[in-house]
Amino acid sequence: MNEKKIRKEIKASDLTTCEATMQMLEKARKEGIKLNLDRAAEMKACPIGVKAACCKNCFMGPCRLDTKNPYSKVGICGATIDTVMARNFARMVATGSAAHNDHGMHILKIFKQIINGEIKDYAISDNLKLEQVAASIGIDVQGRSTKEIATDLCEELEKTYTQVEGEIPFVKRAPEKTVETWRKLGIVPRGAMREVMEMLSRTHIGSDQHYESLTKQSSRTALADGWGGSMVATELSDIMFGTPSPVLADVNMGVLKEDHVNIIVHGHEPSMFESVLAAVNDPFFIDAAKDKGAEGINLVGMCCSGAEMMSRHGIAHAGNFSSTEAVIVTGAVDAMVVDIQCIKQGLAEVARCYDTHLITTNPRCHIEGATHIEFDEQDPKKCTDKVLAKAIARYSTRSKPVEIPQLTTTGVHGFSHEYVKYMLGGTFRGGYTPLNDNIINGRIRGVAGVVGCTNPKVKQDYVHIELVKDLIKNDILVLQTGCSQIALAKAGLMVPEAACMAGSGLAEVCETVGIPPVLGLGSCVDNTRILIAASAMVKEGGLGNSLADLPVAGAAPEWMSEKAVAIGHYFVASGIFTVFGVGFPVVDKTKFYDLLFNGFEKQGLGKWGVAADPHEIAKLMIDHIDKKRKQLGIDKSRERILVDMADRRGL
Ligand code: BF8
Repeated sequence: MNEKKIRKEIKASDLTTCEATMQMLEKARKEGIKLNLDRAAEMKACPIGVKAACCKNCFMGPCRLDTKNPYSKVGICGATIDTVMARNFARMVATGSAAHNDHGMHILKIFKQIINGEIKDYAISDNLKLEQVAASIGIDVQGRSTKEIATDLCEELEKTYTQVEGEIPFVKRAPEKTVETWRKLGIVPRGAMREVMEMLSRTHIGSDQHYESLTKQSSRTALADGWGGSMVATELSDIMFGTPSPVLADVNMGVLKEDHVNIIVHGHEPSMFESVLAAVNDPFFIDAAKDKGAEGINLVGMCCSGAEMMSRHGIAHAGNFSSTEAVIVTGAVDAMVVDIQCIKQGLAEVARCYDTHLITTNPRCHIEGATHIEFDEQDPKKCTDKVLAKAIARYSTRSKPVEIPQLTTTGVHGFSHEYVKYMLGGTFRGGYTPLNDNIINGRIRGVAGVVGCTNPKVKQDYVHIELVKDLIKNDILVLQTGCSQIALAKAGLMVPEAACMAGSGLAEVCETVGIPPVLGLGSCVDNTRILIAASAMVKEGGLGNSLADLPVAGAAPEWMSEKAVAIGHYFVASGIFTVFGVGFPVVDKTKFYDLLFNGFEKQGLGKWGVAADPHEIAKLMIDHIDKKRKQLGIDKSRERILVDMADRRGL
């Protein structure tokens, strides 16, 4: 099929439910620019690769096994379909875990440099959280100075990455029974460097060739992410840059301002965003922008660094992963500053077409065609001064017409674990008792984490939104992070008024507490807030002894990244039923499939699920939650309620 025909046949509205992205996609088509959504429509995925049945771990192959008849063939080395799939899965987990751990290790380095005085632009801003985190892993905090506690915490958390033997520090925060299961199965993580290295070593040709053994190491490597690198990143980011509490923020491309210098920060590093935020508030640059005829400087976020800044400071957010190219088509973006992860190379070409400065800042992420201005936390202005100068200069020489979709939605964001605890019980009696009580009495049926990416294989945002609507209608409180949170924010579900879409029990709780039925927790690394919240629910009592006992479930309905696989697997290994939309890189009716989708649960862990349709995903999650309620003896017979037209109109 030629390109013109594809463009004619596929309507923009079939590729995205985000109207702003749709509008920009149509504009780009008219102007002859190809965006990610169109590239995806033209790309036919390899039918063997999509099922992870292709092995290219050595150069005897690549060996392509038979997805229809999986045991009919083995690789040249003799590797079976289960070995091939388990190795491919393992490498995805290892890469995702490495990405989060590398990010977390960098955050730890910043923390260390603040303590020893090498970094002056940031400080420890949340002493209470510092003490709480330190105390949670057994560090004495009584009567000690901030520096003493921080130094001990830093030293202890280094083990998260470098420790060769022994359990990583944050394992202490998981419920005892969960840790007992991990110990029995031999999957308590050592340092992440050790786990990721061993994972890659085991997947080399002729090494580990048993799918169960490989997957055991996948579990350990994933847990080294969730209870390791990601958790360190979240906790130390809060300690340094502030623990989020509810804040109003606008989302969608309408947050761009035609008469302002627009700077977008996109990526995952909070330090870079914090420094750009300081720079845009510098009177020197505000005056410089005004000298060039602008009303001011407008900073907005995208993807996960955007989600973090929205949660911490109420900074506006322009959109999620599938919208990062489309936003440049507005012609209004004077500079897009990026750091690491989920930065599409395609941005460079779109930025070139619209005279936008695409600026890479991290030594780990260079892009051909982008301008690289390295960001150094010890001297952030060296980078941010240049970024601001470029953006202001571009404003004054804008050569392309500006067209900004006038769409924004306001929502409440910034629900950290600490705030949830406070909002449920107040300052003196903060705790999870009210949540557990409402789960036990059935007003709240259960809790779901709906997280992760957007993937152009499916209509952008659609699966997230439909799934979450189904869940809240069935009295399930939804926790969100990452690009999923942005999808729901655009759909208007992050406000207390959205309780009208919830079932009567959940609506009553939301109205009493004054919260939305969908709580945004931040970026992808902040999924660890869900682990901590779930652990608090167990420790509060009444809902079982381990994370696997809870009436909770997770989903990444439009996932695409290896980080999503690592996250999904740390939830599964922690005891949580986790459903992926889009599809799953595994061949049905194989031993490896059975291990992922059934076997883990029998070992006392969670399990994987997969379904493409949002209502089917909701059904799987609700059925699981009901099963757990029954096992806990708190079940009442209740029907699954479907969202109907009246509900949609109500929203
Ligand atoms: O870490 S949700 S597309 S931006 S991988 Fe990426 Fe997926 Fe978005 Fe953040 Ni997470």
